Amino acid sequence: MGIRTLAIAGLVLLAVGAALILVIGRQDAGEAPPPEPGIDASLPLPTVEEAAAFLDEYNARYRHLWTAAEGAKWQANVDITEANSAAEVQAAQALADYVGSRQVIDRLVRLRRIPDLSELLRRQIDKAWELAAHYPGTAPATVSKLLQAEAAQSARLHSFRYSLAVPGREPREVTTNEIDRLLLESRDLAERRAVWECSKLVGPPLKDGLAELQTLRNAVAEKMDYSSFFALECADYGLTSAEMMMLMDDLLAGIQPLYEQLHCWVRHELAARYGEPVPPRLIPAHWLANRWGQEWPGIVAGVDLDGMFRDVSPQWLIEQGERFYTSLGFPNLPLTFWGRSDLYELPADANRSKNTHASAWHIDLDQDVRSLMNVRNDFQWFSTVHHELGHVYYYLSYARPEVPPILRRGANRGFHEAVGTLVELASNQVPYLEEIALLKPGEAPDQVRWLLNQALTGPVVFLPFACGTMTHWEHDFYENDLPRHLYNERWWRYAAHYQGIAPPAERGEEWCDAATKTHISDDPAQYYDYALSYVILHQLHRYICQELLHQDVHGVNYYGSAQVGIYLESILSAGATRDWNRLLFEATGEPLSASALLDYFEPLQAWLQEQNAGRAVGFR
Ligand code: X8Z
Ligand code: ZN
Repeated sequence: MGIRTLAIAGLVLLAVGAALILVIGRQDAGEAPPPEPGIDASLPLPTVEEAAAFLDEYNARYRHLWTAAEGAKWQANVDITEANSAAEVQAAQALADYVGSRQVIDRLVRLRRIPDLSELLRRQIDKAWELAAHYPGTAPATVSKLLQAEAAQSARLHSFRYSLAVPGREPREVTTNEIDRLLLESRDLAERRAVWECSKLVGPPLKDGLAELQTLRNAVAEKMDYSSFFALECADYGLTSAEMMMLMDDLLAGIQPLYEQLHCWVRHELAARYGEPVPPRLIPAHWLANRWGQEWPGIVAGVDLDGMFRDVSPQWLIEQGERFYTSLGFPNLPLTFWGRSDLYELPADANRSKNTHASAWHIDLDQDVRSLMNVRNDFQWFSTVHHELGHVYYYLSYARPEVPPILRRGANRGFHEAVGTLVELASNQVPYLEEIALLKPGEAPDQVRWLLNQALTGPVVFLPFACGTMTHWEHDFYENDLPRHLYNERWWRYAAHYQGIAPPAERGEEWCDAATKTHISDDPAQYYDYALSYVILHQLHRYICQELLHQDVHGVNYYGSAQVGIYLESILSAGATRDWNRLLFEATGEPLSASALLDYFEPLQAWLQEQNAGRAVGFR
């Protein structure tokens, strides 16, 4: 029996706002499941005491090995060298050897048959099982190859040097921060195209490695009876691949009417900006200020968000992020956070290279929390800082004796992504920005423009990328073994269909544009986490505004509210000890539902319709 059959219960289709799917966790207690193939059913069932004793030992060893592996991985991400990469593989192998060992798997198989386990014990066994499924000791050679392939791919990606060749200028090396800045600011389409194409140069060197990862990841997952690696990752939610895809498609359908209006408006705005004819359907990808078109900042006139940060330092951004959390009653960041994190851009003459994508780390599953960033004093980094600190405060909240190390994780991965983005949403509210004097009174643009900018830099633009292009591509890649001669074709087919964007020129299979997105290699088959995080955080936001603060969802100030802090802490401190469906229901009074998100942006629909009167809306 695969974990899927154990984790999944019934599906209930709910008509709450946009119809989303709620999965009710099955109460497994009370009945012993049928014996696994290969298990001697005549053996007596283990006792609850035996389960508890095993898990005590398991948690201690898991934590010890995790700490070594995460520490080595951190080192390999902040200083990319062959030696660090080799040490990373070695430590990851030691962790895999234990959590996926035959002894652990055999033990878990037996323990899972105990009928009357407490929720806490059962959840630990289920998580340990999922973890074993990532590194099954029944396929040691495959696991070993996978760990090596993953480290090698990360090193290739993060040590890549981007060479920018603008027509008529000397080629020069640029950082990813510079790429992003040029895409935000340049008004010269030839330069924009060169920058955009430069950002895709990293794809081809990653293509072979990606094909290898596809084979190895699927081999590992299939060994443990999952249909694919994609299905294995969906297990964190207790969903099958098909159920996850239904959830994604429901979300897409909910956002589509607003997205089409927004897309049409942007098509016209940008054509006017660049002095080009309005594209009949798809927006050229190099017109947008993000390498993947996953958010579209810098379009709304009169909203100079970067201007707010001109006079502050990058360090101030992080300190202000911390102040936001401490104002709610969360503790100061441990001093080691400041000492051990790697928060700023490297100087051009640095003698090391590092991963440039922001991340947060829980090195010892206790107080050793760190972040890897490249903070600059601009709006984008202000948001990212809040996002990363959300992970860090989640880590700190559940690092307590009541939460066993194996359950020191989010209620699901989407919850983990939701916390910081919720605080990001709160930090983008005008009353707060005025309170901390980033906005002077009277400086805030009108509400519609502010909301419009939030739609462009938040979920309305992001969901077609996350639920559409990324998740559908990764689904096909793992679940349907997408062949390598279709990688790029499929990527751009989905980008056109879901996002309504097109590359500046034909992109053949000599490119590998999906691989330019770090998550494709580093955080595989889980980009839907971010999509779900927006759904969850809007549910939390609406609850906080309506039930706790009694303020408008569009103009609220969380800053200094102990009540909001207590509310969030009650969710965060549970870690993964509770079923996420129930936790969400108890925290918000409703099941998973996109209605809060859609309601938040609803005021834009009429405004956009008015702006788009007489225009052809829709891009399919
Ligand atoms: O990767 C991230 C975070 C780290 S967990 C910076 N995000 C996604 C991305 O950059 O693609 C946050 C939003 C989406
Ligand atoms: Zn994150």
